[in-house]
Amino acid sequence: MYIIYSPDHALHNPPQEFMEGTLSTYLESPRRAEIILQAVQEAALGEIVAPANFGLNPILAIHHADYVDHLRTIYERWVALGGAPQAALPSIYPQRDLFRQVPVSPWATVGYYSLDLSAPVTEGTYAAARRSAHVALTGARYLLDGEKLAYALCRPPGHHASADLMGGYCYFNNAAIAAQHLVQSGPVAILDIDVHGGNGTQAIFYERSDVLFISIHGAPEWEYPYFCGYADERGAGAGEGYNFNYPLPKGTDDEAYLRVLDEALAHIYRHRPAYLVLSAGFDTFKDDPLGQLALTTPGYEAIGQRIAALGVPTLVVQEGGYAVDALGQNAVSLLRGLQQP
Ligand code: SP5
Ligand code: ZN
Repeated sequence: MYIIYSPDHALHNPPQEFMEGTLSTYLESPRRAEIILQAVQEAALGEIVAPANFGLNPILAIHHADYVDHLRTIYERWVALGGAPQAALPSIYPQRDLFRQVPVSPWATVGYYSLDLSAPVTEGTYAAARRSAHVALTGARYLLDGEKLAYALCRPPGHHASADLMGGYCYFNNAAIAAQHLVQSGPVAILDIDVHGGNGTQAIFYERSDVLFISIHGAPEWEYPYFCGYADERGAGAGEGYNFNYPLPKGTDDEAYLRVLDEALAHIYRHRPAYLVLSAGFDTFKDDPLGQLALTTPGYEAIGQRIAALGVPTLVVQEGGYAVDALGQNAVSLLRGLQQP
């Protein structure tokens, strides 16, 4: 298995986030990726390789040009206006249905392109996000070259980002960008096992039938992103019947999770995808500071085994997971399961 990693993720290191009314340390830290890298190295799971440069075109195949431009230029423009040098962060959310023209001032565009307050743009955010997308694309290329399994150790994560919105620690939707690259060679399924519903990926493929999107997550009645991820969201237009959500109750354990996973996998099997993109978050872990499910480290190996049994070439794209001390072992456990024949 190839493991794709770039140290450039560390260029993105926001000092803090604003959550549930308080300013706290930014949970989506560089340490996350470093801990995973160390664990997969120690477990000798495969060769660690650097990402190739795919330029902007595969990113522009998913994200709007004005959004990419915003992310590329906003930090500099923000600082020039007198914004705090730590990060560009919204102080107003221009409601998109209240005006006819996209705002011009950076004070407003920061909010216009943001879903929430968890996607600060620092000096290195654009470079790190762009590299993260290339990490995923490099993994996709390995599948196109005939590999059966690749792990894109992406950071920042991507599944909350839609065509023109950042949020939930996400800027470019790495899994969607990789899926778009793969779909030129056959139908693709994306399975999202992060504890948070993949609102960005869902939105991107909601009206398409060539990319099936399935997400298993904490139910939106109580879990972020709250506005999306209900079981009755089934896709629209040509995409009707190609979007599936499996919302879970608080406290779901390995056994209950695996039952739902089996249902989701049966669905994927019926779709006969040529490639599977697995948006892998480990915030379903019992000790995760954000999630409220109860999965264990061996649980991830069982998840991996079941997914591997599909027999579909699989690209694992790293999403969330904030119980840093267990993160490395959880990733190793999932990958070991996926490696089993
Ligand atoms: C990629 C990813 O996992 N993004 C997650 C972003 C979640 N942001 C806000 C979550 C708020 C959930 N409530 C926390 C409860 C613990 N006090
Ligand atoms: Zn998450």
